[in-house]
Amino acid sequence: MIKQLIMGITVISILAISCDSSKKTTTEDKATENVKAVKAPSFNADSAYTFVKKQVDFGPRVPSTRPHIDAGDYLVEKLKSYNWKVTEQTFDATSFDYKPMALRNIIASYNPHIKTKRILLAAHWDSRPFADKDSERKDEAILGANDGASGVGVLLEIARLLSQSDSLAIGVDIIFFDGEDWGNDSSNQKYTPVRDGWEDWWCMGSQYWSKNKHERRYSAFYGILLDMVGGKNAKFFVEGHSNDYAPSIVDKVWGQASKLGYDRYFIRKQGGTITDDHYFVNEYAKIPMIDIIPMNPEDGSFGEFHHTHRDNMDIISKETLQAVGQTVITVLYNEKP
Ligand code: AHN
Ligand code: ZN
Repeated sequence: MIKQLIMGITVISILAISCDSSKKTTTEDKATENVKAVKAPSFNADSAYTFVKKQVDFGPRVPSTRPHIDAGDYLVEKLKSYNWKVTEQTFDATSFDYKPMALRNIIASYNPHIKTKRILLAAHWDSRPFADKDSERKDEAILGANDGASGVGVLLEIARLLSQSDSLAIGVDIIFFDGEDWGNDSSNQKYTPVRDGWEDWWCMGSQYWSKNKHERRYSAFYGILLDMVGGKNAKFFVEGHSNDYAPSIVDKVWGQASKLGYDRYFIRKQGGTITDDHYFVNEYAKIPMIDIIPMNPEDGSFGEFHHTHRDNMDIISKETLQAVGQTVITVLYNEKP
């Protein structure tokens, strides 16, 4: 009985396969075969936008505050609901201005059993505890819709899409780094460093993870960091460390963006060099990682929203989320096992 059932299923599968191959005669199929481009699932910018808003609705995600704890719990639950294997890494740190930071890196793995080829995607999920570039309410925490929540929103959407598909034969890890944005702004005298022997007040989560990976022998083929990837009319120039540590990944990502018609966002010209989470992943974890981060090549700024209260949902653009999300997921789907 079981044998017959298996035989039946085999016959049906063979029929299905031969049916499928007999369809591959249209010119469209031939064209896609020639460039060997794999079509990725469609990135849903409405869904990504909802994930960004959900984080912002908790309030500023400042370490050691209630909204931070609740937003972290939400991110863990969401990733688990997509059947990703979630590992949390909690640790304590002290900020440059002597505040205790209870930090939590959130690490999620897709196809955790695949050790041969893994790709690392990351964004920071905390938001800045002050608005030092604003002219008002400078000492109040910002919502960080773009600076923080946008990258996380794009990656949650990618996690959702991968959970609906089993066709990817590579491993993917998503890390939401904590404590990225409590660095001091040297342009503001009030926040000059007061502790000796420390310079890098930024990127505490990525510094910690890069020196204490969630699996002792963990490595990835390469990494892609998303930072402030939701702003209207964002322009992603090639960031300096990305070009130094991982030029082939820059080519891959900017090349894919161009194929998808997103040259308006991904500008293949050198921009500024930024100390961001990818720097520590490159330097300490020795994983080549690029940063997709907007910049204004004229003045080297990230945009007028940056570290002000204007960094709220009003500046988030679904078009930008779409360009970044579709590019990254297409890169994943074109990766050979
Ligand atoms: C500095 O400005 C030193 N680093 C930028 C990293 C950053 C801040 N990303 C988001 N907010
Ligand atoms: Zn910031």
